[in-house]
Amino acid sequence: MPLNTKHLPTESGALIDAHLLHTIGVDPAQASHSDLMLAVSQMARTQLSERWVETQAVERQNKARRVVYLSMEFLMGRTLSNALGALELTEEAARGVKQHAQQLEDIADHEPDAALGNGGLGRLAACFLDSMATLGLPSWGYGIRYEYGMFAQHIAGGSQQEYPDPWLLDGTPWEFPRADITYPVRFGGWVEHVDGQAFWRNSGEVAAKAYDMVVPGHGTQKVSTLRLWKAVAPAHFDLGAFNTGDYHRAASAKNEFENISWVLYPNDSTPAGRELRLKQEYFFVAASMQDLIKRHLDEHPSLVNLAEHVAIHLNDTHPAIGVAELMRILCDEHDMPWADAWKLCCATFSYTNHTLMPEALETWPVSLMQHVLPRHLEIIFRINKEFLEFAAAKRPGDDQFLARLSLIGEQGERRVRMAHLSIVGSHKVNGVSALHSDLLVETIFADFAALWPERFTNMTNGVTPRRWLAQANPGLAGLLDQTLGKGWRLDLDQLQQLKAKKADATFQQSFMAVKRANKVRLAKLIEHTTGIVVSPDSLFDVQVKRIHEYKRQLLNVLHVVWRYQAILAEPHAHWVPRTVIFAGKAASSYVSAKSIIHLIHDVGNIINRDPRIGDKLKVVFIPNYGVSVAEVIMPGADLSEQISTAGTEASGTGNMKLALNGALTIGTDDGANIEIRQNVGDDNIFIFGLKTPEVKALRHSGYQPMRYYEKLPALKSVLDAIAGGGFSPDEPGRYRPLVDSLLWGGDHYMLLADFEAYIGAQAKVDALYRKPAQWCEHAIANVAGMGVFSSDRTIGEYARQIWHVAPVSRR
Ligand code: 26Q
Repeated sequence: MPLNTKHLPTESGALIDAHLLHTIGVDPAQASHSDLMLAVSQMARTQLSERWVETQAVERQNKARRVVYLSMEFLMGRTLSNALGALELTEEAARGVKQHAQQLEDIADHEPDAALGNGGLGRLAACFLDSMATLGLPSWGYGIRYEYGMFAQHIAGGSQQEYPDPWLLDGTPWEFPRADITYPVRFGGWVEHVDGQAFWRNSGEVAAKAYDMVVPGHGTQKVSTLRLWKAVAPAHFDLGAFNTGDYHRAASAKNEFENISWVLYPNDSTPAGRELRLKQEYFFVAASMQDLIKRHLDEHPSLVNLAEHVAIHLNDTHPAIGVAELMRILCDEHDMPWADAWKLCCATFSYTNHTLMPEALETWPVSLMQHVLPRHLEIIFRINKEFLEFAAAKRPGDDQFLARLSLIGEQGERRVRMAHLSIVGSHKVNGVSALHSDLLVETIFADFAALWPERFTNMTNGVTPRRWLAQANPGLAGLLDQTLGKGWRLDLDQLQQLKAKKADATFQQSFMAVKRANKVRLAKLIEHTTGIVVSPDSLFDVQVKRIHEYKRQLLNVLHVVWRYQAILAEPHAHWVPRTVIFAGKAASSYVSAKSIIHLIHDVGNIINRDPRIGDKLKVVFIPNYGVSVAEVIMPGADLSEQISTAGTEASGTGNMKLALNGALTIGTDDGANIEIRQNVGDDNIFIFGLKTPEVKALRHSGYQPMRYYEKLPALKSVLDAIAGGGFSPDEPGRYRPLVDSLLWGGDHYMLLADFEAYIGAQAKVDALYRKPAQWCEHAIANVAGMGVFSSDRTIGEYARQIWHVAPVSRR
């Protein structure tokens, strides 16, 4: 063991001081919170580096089969607490920090979030990296080192405003720049064919520089890697000489190269068809492919056995151009015959779909692809030609079938369908919950499933219990440790044993004390960020996720207004005090989502100030939802709102984090809610509303939202109040468009059809909350049933059924 860590268990204080003095360059006696955060991080980083080097050496020696996880997004959040947890140094570091009269939590709060993602898909990638490292799978995450991550959300006058997120401004202790790892990435130009050989004469080029982030495994020495690419001017491009004397032009030329990795596209579920986005996709895929091919050729004489040694996973279609890129490398650069290359390609790739909504499926205009990636377009055309020949032989004469399958959409402007490219180029395609995977093969991918039924499978999502229980909820983690031992962190099924404890009065008391303390912590966050004081004795009713019409935050608001009116009508009834908590970001161009945020604030402003209401009802919106905010919200929730229109939410993962932390779910029969219900039991969840086939049937039979408005006086009164300016007296017409979209615009997500059932389910919630011991029993049953939603289970399934990778052991 190296010298610098030998005395750590007893001397982290000294190590922290040494880092303050030598690494950070400050007097330990004068250290600020940020200085301490950096010094503790350096202490952890030192140890992780050693494990990292060792892990890489073992994997090289073993010529291990590796997983390469390609994702445009990784929502990592903060690293310090997770790193300390993995090193089992949390208590030791806390003692060291105490010598500076500080609390570790306050120090850790000074690390900015690495918010290199939009939402569920990006956070799933981060949970997966944690599980891959923990399970000891040889694994690499690849993505983009965005200079600016997800925008910071501020609220001004009730409206969302977006600010840049310069998370790298002060540098980060968690990245390792790899100065020697740089690859060229080419763009544009044309293709020449000479003697059957294709030559891509590109017109542009950038360099991709590697920056590594550590991904520590838990309960193992293994440290995995997230390699992020930054775009810079190519090595041969001499900016100085480029335009001597015209400093401005030289600097703007530099920006042209670097803008590729400048900023994350802050869109969720609606793709932005912009050239820069296509360049980002190809940029990181091309760099990652060169890197994995170099690694392969360092260990093997040729690429013929590539598929035996690497499994490449596409996190949605965003990296799908990788299929064409691998074909280009094999055929154009390594002279492999097309048919061999294609076999290899299909054996190497696998693809996860995260959405059913047709508008969210990525397509690129053929003209744009021709302009940016001319050789790839040719390759896609050839893949398509051979694929359609194969399909035509299965159903001779069925041109409609072929048109639906084609990689090229021919309606209107011709477009490349990236999902089709991903399916054709992969050996496995999965959805992210049982329902979603079933719907994929029944709806948008039905034609492909007819050709290749065995290609389609399900991998229900999961979340890492290290971050979402051990780290976010130290109170509950401590109680679990006392009750079950510490093994649940790596074997979440052990939570099952809590079932035996759910009616135990002593255990219930401890469990409720933990929940209460977490609610106090959440109430402080609410007061700090909104100025609103809420009572931890009220029921904390939580809906936190991206703001999107299909997720139906507006249905939640309808219930809030219903409740407000009902309290006013019956002030002396026995109302269960509630705090309705919202958080989430709207895409900056998504007008109705932004209007919903404004409405939540306007409704809160009226209700929270109404002296007739008091603590019976409060409405708050916590700004700037992200991983670190979520780590405070999840443990403090009593009720988890998962109320998307059935058939629209692919899985959800917030639903898992909330239930794992002891919240009861009120939700529709959608996504992973269905499997949560199966695992926690029907009695421990509030499921309401139309089911997927009913949604479909109602749509087909001619849904008339106005019928519900006319039939339900309470609903009418709620909608009239909102539309009539009852919550926006300064601008009475502000919410007319929102209400009109329900009454006259077809109410696409069927809020009005589910309203009555939702109000009924909320009444059941109240009834149970009035009996604290029973509520507590149900909450414990939820925690007990959530073991299966560990991302370790999910990754274990991917590893065995899709990737065929296994942990390596040291030689
Ligand atoms: C695509 C092209 C251009 C710009 C943006 C995009 C883009 C970016 C992000 C499209 C979609 C996304 C994100 C999708 C997403 O987060 N989906 C969620 O994935 C979770 C993990 O599987 C599921 O739990 C959620 O149900 C699903 O909504």
